[in-house]
Amino acid sequence: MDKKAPKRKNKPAQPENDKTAKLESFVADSTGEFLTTNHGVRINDDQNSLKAGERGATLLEDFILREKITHFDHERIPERVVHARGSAAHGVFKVYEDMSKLTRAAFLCDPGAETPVFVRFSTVAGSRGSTDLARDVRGFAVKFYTQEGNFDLVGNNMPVFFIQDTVKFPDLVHAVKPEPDNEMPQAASAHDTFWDFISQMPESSHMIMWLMSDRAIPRSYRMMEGFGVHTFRFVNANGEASFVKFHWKPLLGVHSVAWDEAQNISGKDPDFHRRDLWDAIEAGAFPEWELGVQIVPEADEFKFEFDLLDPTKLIPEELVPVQRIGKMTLNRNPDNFFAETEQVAFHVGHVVPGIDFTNDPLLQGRLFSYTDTQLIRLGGPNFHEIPINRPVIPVHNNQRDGHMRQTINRGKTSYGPNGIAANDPRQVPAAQGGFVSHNEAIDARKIRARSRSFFDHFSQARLFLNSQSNAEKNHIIDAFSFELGKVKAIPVRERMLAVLIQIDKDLAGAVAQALGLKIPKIPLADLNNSLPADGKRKDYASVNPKGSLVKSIALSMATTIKDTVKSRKIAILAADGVNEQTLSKVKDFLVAQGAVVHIIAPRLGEIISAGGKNIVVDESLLTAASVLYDAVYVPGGTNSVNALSGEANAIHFLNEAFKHCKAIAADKQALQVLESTYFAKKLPAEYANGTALREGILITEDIKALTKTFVEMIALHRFWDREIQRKIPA
Ligand code: HDD
Repeated sequence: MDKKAPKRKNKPAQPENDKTAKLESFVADSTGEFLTTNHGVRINDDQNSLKAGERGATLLEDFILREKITHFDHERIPERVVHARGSAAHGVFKVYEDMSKLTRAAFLCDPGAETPVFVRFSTVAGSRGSTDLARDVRGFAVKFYTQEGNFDLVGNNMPVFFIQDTVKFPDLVHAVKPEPDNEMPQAASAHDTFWDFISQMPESSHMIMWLMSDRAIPRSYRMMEGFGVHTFRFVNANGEASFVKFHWKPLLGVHSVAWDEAQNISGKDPDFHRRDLWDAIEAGAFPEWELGVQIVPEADEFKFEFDLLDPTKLIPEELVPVQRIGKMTLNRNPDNFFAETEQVAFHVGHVVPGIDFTNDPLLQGRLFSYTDTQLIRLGGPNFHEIPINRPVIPVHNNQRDGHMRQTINRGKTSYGPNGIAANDPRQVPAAQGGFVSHNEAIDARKIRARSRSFFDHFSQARLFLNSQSNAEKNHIIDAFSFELGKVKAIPVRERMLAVLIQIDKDLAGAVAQALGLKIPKIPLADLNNSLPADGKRKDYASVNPKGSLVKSIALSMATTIKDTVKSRKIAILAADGVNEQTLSKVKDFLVAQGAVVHIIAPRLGEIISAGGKNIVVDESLLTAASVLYDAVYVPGGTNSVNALSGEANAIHFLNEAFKHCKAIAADKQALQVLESTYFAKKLPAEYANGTALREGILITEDIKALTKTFVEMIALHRFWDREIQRKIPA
């Protein structure tokens, strides 16, 4: 290869950072190059194996064939046991202000520092090839390549977890994964083993409310919150500690899709979230999140109605506000999915000086699991040498050898203390950045037990429910009814109803009604079946206190950011004869606001406008689907309107957009198309006069409204009231 040639010859310019620059030395780009074997021998014929005569057997001597096939045979590695399906991106993080009063972590103390990050989003239960839109928790794992080593914030898009102790994690995962006899269902919690487990595990009640909420079906990875879940510690240079909960707040707001839509997307585009993230970054619409922290002074550890060490509890933002301390921007797609997204190895135990752990029993167990899993997944102890996992600063220690060792360690010594090499590599004083664990005082007996402070299993589940809008509550009822409806074992359904009634009578009643069951009376003390063998039932009984906080605004998505249409996808339905002026005005306005606009027509290629202009079509009614867009606009033009009125797929497009509560706009001339929909009869008589922002439907000749008001409608995301006001058919 020409030594002077840049390695990435075809790469569009995307921002570089310290980490991506370091990855450059591992990048290979074959543009304009000769084909070679793995050992550098130029290959003359890669299309025919070496044979004994034209029609003869293949020769063992064919080293080119053997190398190619052998490598192919070994291409796969085990997928992650959980979070197998994911997508990732590079980016940068910058802190807003010096946080040194709280933490000595250098990347949080220097507002001038730009820290490279690699972020992987994932679903939990499905396999690598499963759909993005499964009802599931989403992983939100961030690797910060700091100047003091890698810090991994391995969180989720929900702030709590199913279980309080790691020892139950394999049980939880076995229960939610496809059932072991028939490997069904893929990427779904709607089956017997999951709910059998959950119904005996009341500590999962809070998490289950999140999982049955719309948080489990995000519109985009870019529109999700992220949470570190556990309470961690910040430690400053004086060794003073405080408790900290980490949050990621998306600048586009937190948005979801409808459940029916999610199921449809799973068929139309199972890569919906992956594509969305990739496309947004390629288009320069870089996703951004602010890093938030909730700080609790050590002295306040016991001030709360819940235990800070209990991972099934959040700290309501009303009690401890979230301070936004920095911003993360994802601005570069990976070059290679396997090398980067698949081989990245996160570990909740990768911390830097200034960040430390607490005794949360779930966190403590995770500290063991993550390195262990990489050993089997990535094949040995040198996975930290895989380019994406390397820190941006040099690594020096006495660890040696092992499978696939890359580093060539020079010198005679690989032990310490040593005299031969003057004790290098040296231990580092704290003042020079040596990691010192927080010196927490401990005086305890060894015991397998849980603290009584962990046994309130319902009050925050209720807090979450109470904090939801009516539409969100209805979606939760529907989600329970769907999931439990898929459970075959009636006793499992019944037990879950007995759990739900501990959270909320109306919720339990509505789900019982949908299941056609009565709610059994199971005493609170008998609900928890996770008992030790010599069962001290009393010690393990759930309690159900009222909880002094009734509502927490931050828990609802109804109150999220709704003033931007950046990167939202808008469909314009058009055919030959479309009114080119209005189409262009609306399109240009939307694009200027940062939206992505696609013209969808009965066929691909070009359509001819009423004024004889050629308009390029982005998708046909066959290749596009309403569920892949956030809003739809139908311009006028007699022939276009006539054609679309007779197009079943165009009418279906609009019907679905209506059903999924999306913004719909049309030129008055295009009313005829809307009249062919099932919701035509239900259009408010006064639709043209200012109901748009309430109803989400705008039909007008007023071009100003078609631009400005339409944009405001799209920013509102969904008009969920439609579900309540009108019956929407499937
Ligand atoms: Fe975990 C992966 C998040 C509890 C064991 N976990 C994994 C990933 C995320 C989380 C985002 C994917 C990382 C990536 O993209 O590569 N896990 C969580 C959160 C938890 C949690 C937020 C609770 C607060 N996890 C948890 C427990 C255990 C594990 C209690 C086991 C003791 N998690 C793993 C694992 C995985 C993993 C088996 C699978 C693949 C991997 O680590 O690299 O070790």
